[in-house]
Amino acid sequence: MLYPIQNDKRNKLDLSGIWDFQTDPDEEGESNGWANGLKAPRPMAVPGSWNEQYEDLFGYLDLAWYARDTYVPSSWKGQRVFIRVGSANYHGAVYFNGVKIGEHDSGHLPFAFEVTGQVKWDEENKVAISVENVLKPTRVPSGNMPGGSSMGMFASSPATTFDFYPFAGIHRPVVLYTVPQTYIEDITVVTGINGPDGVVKVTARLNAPAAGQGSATLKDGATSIRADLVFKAGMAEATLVVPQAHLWSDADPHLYDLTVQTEEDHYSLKVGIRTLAVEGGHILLNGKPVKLNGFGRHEDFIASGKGLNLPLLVKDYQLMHWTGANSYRTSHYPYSEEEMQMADREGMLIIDEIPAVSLQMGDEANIPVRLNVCLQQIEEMIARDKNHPAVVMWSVANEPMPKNLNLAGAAGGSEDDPSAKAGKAMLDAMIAHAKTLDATRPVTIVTVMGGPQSWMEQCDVICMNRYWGWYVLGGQLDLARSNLERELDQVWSQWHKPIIMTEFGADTIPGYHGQPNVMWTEDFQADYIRMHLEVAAARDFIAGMQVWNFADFAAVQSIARVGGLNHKGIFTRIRTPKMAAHVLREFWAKS
Ligand code: BDP
Repeated sequence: MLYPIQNDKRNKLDLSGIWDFQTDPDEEGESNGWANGLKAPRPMAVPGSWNEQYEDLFGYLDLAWYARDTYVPSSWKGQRVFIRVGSANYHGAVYFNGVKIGEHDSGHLPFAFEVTGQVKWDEENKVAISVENVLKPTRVPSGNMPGGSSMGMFASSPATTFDFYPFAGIHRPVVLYTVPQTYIEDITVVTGINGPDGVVKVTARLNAPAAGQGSATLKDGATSIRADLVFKAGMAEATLVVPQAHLWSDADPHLYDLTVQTEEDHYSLKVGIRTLAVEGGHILLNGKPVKLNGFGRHEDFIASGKGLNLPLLVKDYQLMHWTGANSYRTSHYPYSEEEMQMADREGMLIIDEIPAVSLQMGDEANIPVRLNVCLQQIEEMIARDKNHPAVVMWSVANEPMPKNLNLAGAAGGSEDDPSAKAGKAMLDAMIAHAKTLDATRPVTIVTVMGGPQSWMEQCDVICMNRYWGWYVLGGQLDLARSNLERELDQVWSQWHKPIIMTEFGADTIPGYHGQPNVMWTEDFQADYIRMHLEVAAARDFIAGMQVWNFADFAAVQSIARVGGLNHKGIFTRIRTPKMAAHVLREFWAKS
């Protein structure tokens, strides 16, 4: 799943813009020929969620159609033409000149279909994409669970199992792109270090089991290193040794340009030379311990919803740098490819997560079908993101849920419950799958407070979401601190693996203050964050602290989500800092 690029062998036409749009609640579009044009369209931006572009679409998650016309340049004749959707949430079906050419399940991941045979030259071509985001127990993430929501007092509308608004639509660019007849279908880059030298192993795969000659060239300014690629049955491998390599790190994100060339095709991508390892309580980047300090985030903004928003991306990076953060998790789904490129360039250490948020292990009947979806999501995410130096860990689940949580004591819920056993089997299978696909990065699941500790067993790094002082012992920061310390020390002594606190946070209404500092005030959030960072600073095995959340974000409507927002942001939804931002700067920006 190489990112489409423009060069002299390949072409790319971005279809982003204002498309025609029409809801199809009765699912009549397919039989009524909507693939050839919508009957009563209104304008809709692509990329973008539809929910915040029109008031009447806010709660709409059922089927809807997007359509537009496009020329395909006749200079493309003789090449293979594909249509690619960066993300359609949740189910997308693509029609080209009235013909259904493919469909894809699961949002947040790209899919592409060949349309060479359907292209009309010298006239407009009709592109239509139908999308729906109906919440179902068989989907990942799930909704409309049998027996009601698992969200307890937070349950409301729409009936998600998760705490963010289920935005629907085409969230990332739709592009037409071309490749030569025999083309480079995949490239895998694995980097290593040997003394002062960098070692870059390049594996290339063609779309056909062809033989032939090619090359891999790594460039850095005026310096270039080249190796031959000899294709047999469509596969070739080369190892490039880079003397005195300029390594990639969060502090110095140096990138090389790699070009893979065959007789017919060539493809270029950025490469960062770096190694990753886990040793005792440390994550090692290029052999040295590194701490992952930053945030859990969301793709979320006014009007664009979960749609790619490039000015916002640049601004968010500026704000994260300002706090001194060097890391974040793509909670709770893979973010855009453009964002992963930004992370490479800006030196952000990314925990890359599939959309498996709140897997309900109590609903055992649906575990097998959901496991298959998760395995597909793991494959698609790793295929898409494996060459990004910024991606330092795979997360295959956020807060998988047993039937019951043991919130009072934390540090481990019941292991006897059937949902604990079924959950462990599912999670172990997911971790194992990720490890077979990529042996070079640690794999983790992000654990819920009060869940079974055995679920951590196969994780290379322990990731813990904990809400001492908020959901448990709310407002009692002294007691919260002692419980947090006890729990962290217990988990460390049990596993002897690095621990990252992947979530801790407090809802905070901007402008609320309190003396004494009570929950929901900016003062409380600042003290709460300070307490957590102090606890972490005293423990060498804490390999990272990621505050929940970078910014306030849209949630489902419930009595716990004032104004429809989760207010745990360090920044508001429009990116103004709350007091706690300055606490982060104090701890992180000084070094
Ligand atoms: C955690 C979830 C996250 C929520 C957060 C919260 O992982 O998605 O938004 O809690 O309650 O349980 O704010």
